[in-house]
Amino acid sequence: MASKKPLIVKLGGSVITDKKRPFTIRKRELARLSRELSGSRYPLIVVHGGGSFGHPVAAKYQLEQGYKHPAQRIGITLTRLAMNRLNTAVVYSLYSAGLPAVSIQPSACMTLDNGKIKTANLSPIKKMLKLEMVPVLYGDVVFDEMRGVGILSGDQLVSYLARRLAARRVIVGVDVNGVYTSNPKLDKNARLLPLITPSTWKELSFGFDEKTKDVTGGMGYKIEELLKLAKAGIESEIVNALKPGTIHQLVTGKKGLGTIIRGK
Ligand code: IP8
Repeated sequence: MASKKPLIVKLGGSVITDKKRPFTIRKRELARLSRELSGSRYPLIVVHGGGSFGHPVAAKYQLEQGYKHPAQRIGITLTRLAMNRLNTAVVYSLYSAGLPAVSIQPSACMTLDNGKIKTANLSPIKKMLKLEMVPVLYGDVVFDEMRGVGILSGDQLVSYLARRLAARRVIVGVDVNGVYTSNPKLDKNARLLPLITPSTWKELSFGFDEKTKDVTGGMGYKIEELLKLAKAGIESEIVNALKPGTIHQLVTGKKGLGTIIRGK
């Protein structure tokens, strides 16, 4: 193993689930990604999104708006159950590829305040890393000091963990080749950006008020979180995890396959 600093890999919900079909895992993609991750040269932390498990349930009960009425309580239960199901499948798939993966439930060790992580007990994760195990976390419905409840996105989680655990790098796997000048699914003139820094982002961010059904926002939100990390000196890269081999290349030390986000 090359360095003790962990590499944090986020598997986007649109990569590991079929967002058009409720509660549907893309089993072959998940198995392939698990095999690619199992070749990592570095200690790993895996974080995954909600995809067609967490998002539709959280949206139905409007959990992103905070706790407003008692009928939402069953929605909290159902969102947690949906995320548990997806997380178990991810952990099982990583295990099947030979990785010593163990689930960490964010809502059991973290709290939010107005949507932002306020407290987090990271000691179990640190202990797991010492044993060279692979902690697996996920976007979750988390209790919030001000709003009662909120949705913690995998993207906020990745950015927070990377800072607190001094990650070597962050990889965010999505279903497009990186960040484009506009939405590549809607605009064929969209251009892929190899690098984003705080100053280049100032000129681009106006084009990112995209429409998304996700309760946690889309690419614009992701970039905002990763820029916070860039300012703290940790580089990240957004890549197409659906392209076979990409994640394997990144976990073995390659860079520059998608959009790199860094401080300068
Ligand atoms: O897909 C959201 O996580 P994300 C998780 O990383 C839930 O934004 C519960 C909707």
